[in-house]
Amino acid sequence: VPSVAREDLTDVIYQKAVGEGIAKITINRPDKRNAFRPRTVTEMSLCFADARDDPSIGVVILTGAGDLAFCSGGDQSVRGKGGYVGADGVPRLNVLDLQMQIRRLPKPVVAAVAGYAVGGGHILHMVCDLTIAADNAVFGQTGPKVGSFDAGYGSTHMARLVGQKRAREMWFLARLYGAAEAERMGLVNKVVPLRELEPETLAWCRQILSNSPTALRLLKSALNAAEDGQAGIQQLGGDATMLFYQSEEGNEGREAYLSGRRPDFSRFPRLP
Ligand code: 2NE
Repeated sequence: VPSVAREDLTDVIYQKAVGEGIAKITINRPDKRNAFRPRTVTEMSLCFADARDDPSIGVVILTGAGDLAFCSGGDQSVRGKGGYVGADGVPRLNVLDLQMQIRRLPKPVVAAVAGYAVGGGHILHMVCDLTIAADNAVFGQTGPKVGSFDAGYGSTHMARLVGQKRAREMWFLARLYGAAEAERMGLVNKVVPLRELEPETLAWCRQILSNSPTALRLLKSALNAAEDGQAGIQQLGGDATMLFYQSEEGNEGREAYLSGRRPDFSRFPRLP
């Protein structure tokens, strides 16, 4: 995918609250109800990568510009045969990679939803760890109406969130659901008046930030591992390796190798 530099962002606004530990990614195509084109997704991906790598960031907010929409999914005006077409003329479904990136990000991601979260935009909020919704939020899958679907997380993760019957209802009927109903269905953590969306989201982020980042990281990995098969275990396993590399026992092996001696693991307890 053609790369974009941070200073060249056009479709996304990226902000970091200095000293707060919070990064905010805002999809900024309000005239299109924040529909994404390939470039929008590339830009979001760049911002998520920065938030992941920045050790001062502990939580990421994903939201949409304006009050009318979080995101209305793939931009149908650039949909071609085989995917959504950007400046390079190549059809892509790069939002699927973005879903994986959000899922794998070892820091909590909070969706702040005002207005429509529909189609691929609904899936983006579902793959975030938490969702805070304004009372004007509207949720649903529109794909079957426009000849599209997401048979990945968009279907299977949804079923984990709302149950099989409701997931089939959401996809087969392509209805839209208000914020209160979405909360009852388990799609949303909390609904607040529109004017309280930002302060409420920040309050949740600050409470998250007061907790152990490593505990949160391992919890996210474990919750993913229960759903994501080998790929989920790989994430949880990677976190275990990261912790082991920080231990004396792990470092004894490396130091012994580098100094050409036999490792001595005898001082490390075999805990029950
Ligand atoms: C979102 C919704 C319900 C909003 O309705 P409303 O009445 O508030 O606004 P309106 O007038 O429909 O939209 C305002 C402008 O935004 C554009 C519209 O065409 C309109 O443009 P103008 O007439 O002002 O020029 N717009 C909105 N959504 C757009 C979109 N997704 N693509 C391109 N232009 C869009 C209503 O707008 C709506 O239903 N939108 C379509 C939702 C949709 O079907 N999304 C695609 C689902 S498929 C998908 O996302 C997907 C997937 O299934 C699998 C992989 C990847 C992506």
